[in-house]
Amino acid sequence: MAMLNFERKYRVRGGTLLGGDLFDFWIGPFYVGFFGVLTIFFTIVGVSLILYGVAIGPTWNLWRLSINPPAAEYGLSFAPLKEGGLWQVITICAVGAFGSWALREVEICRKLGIGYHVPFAFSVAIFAYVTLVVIRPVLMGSWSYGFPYGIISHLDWVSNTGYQYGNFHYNPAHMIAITFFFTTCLALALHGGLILSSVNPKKGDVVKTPEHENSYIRDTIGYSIGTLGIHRLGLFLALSAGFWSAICIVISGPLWLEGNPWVDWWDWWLKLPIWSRP
Ligand code: UQ2
Repeated sequence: MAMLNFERKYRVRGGTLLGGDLFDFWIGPFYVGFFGVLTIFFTIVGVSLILYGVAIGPTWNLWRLSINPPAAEYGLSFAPLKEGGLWQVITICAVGAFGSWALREVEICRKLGIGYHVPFAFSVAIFAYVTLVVIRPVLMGSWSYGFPYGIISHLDWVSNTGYQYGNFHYNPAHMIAITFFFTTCLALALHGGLILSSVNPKKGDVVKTPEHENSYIRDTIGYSIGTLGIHRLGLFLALSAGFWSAICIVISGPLWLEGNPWVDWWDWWLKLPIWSRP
């Protein structure tokens, strides 16, 4: 792939966190770095183990295949490979690959002298995953609480877990998370629509500027958050969605026990003094 002309200017030496100059090079368009090597390593090992697990498993059906966590009896110890040990090693590879990818992003930010917003945002997604497969299982005292790596199997896990731990539809953290997911969609739809509208004027007209974007929004709803503001809002909404998802799952079990309906939690509302005072 040809190097874009601006890449020559921005492909600068240094900024590495580990490895010094040793891995400070590009392969085609891709920066490598120590963490690029580590990402590739964890990915190859992890994917190979997934393929091995599927090969010794009961099916190659894409929808049904699954790599399952160990049974509850193994607690927080290492299980034999064929009894959940594969899931454990694959989880280590996944966390290693995601973490290395985030650190590679940090190195690229340092090279370019830009902020760490992208790796920070990615870290929140990693945090949500780690909460599911490490933090909550450790708090519950068993790796069996991790979710299975399979298409239908993880859907079943989500459904079962949601109802086992009090019905997530009544879980306030779940409500907040979902609200952030939906609001993220609303904000990106508004933003994407607005940008495309101003760069696609009718044939023969020049592309419109952010002033037009501001005016359109002010004419419609009376307030414009601005071109920088919409990106700050978008980042906040998306990170909040991931953050509250992690809160939702980590309190379900460690704090809010199995079989305890979340709907009871809302009794605080009925017990407010305004209407509950005798
Ligand atoms: C905006 C603006 C943009 C935008 C969008 C808005 C010129 C190009 C989408 C409008 C967004 C607002 C007012 C926030 C809405 C609030 C929520 C919670 C969805 O003003 O500036 O820049 O893309």
